[in-house]
Amino acid sequence: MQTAQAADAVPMVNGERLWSRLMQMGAIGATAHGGCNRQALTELDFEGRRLLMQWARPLGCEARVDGIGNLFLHRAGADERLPAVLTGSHLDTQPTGGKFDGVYGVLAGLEVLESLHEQEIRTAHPIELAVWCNEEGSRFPAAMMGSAVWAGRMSIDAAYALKDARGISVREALEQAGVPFERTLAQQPLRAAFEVHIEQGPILEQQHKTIGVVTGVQHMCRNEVLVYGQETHAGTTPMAVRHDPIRVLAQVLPELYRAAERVGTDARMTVGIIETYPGSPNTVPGRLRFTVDLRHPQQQHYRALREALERIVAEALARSQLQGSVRCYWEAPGVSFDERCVEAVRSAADALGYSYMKMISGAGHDSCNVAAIAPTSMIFVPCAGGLSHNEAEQAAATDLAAGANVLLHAMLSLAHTPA
Ligand code: HGY
Ligand code: MN
Ligand code: MN
Repeated sequence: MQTAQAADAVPMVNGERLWSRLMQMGAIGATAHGGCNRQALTELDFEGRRLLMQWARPLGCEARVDGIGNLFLHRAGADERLPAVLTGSHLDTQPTGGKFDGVYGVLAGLEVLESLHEQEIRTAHPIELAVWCNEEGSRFPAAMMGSAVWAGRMSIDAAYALKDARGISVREALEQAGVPFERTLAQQPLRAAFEVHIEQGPILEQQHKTIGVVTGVQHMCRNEVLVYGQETHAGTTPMAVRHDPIRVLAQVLPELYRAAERVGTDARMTVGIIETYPGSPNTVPGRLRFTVDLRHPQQQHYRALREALERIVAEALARSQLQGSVRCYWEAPGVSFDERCVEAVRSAADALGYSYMKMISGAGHDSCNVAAIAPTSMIFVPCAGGLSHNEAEQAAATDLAAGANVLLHAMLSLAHTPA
């Protein structure tokens, strides 16, 4: 077995194998319009993990699953006393997700393990691949859940208690899958961590760049707005005497869009869920629930968006003389990635001859949590039209291979010499 320095040829990943595996993984939970619905801790999610293990088994890695369902594959280094260099992402998808969001980062990480194995390269530091549990937070309502618990940013009890729309808790779903209960998670020592991901936005494609050298992630939060009215008959109740929560929604929505416009083009405001109770076409709703996802790269503008939401809802409730509330139920503060890791990505892209640009991430990623524990950075590749969280999500095989090669070399630059 050679050390990384001794390997003459520049180690590269196998782009065809990566593409083929992305398509095979995409078949698990395939939707009618070419996307993927493989939500966290469903049987499909576990089927995807089994397929990953089938590919990984011949590589001689040690596999373990922690108490919140994170899966780790460990490739021994020449010196097992050294902290590992980790990569990873997620296999769970949105309900109308694509084949690449998250999955690409996991399978590119598998390419790193397999390329080192095939090219008989033994790094000084161990190499780890992580499959983080419930990154999307669509089935269980906390995004980047598994990495947040691993990083100590979310209590395992709070994560265990999260329930899906059918009332099944994370703990019950893990129990059903035979994942043992753990009070606290053992955090393996890490020297550095990298994650490769499709950009999920239009910038790289517009700028004709192959690689995004990601320097950080914007501030983001999810809010739940509740408005209480009174159920009454749709036909007999005059408009003037109703206690109709939709009147509040009708005032709040245009105000929210105006507030986002006032903050500027970097503001992100998304109303993703709107529910009424009892949800009957001929009953004035007694209760309205909607979610508001807010994001901005600059803290003062992010705070302005949050304050605007509170003010706009309070004013609309007062005008309608109805009761209600705004609750921030999930937040991920903005992150600046480690300069040495960012430079490792930049110099790998440069050495490999790929066009690149520095950028921040609009989407949240598990690396936001990993960065709280270890020096971290990310690598982006373009996706068609910047489309993601959409069944039509697409990326070019050549770009995906390029991102995986940058991942391989960025990891090698920190893994082959003992720290
Ligand atoms: O919402 C996000 O940014 C990520 O896809 N979980
Ligand atoms: Mn993702
Ligand atoms: Mn996503």
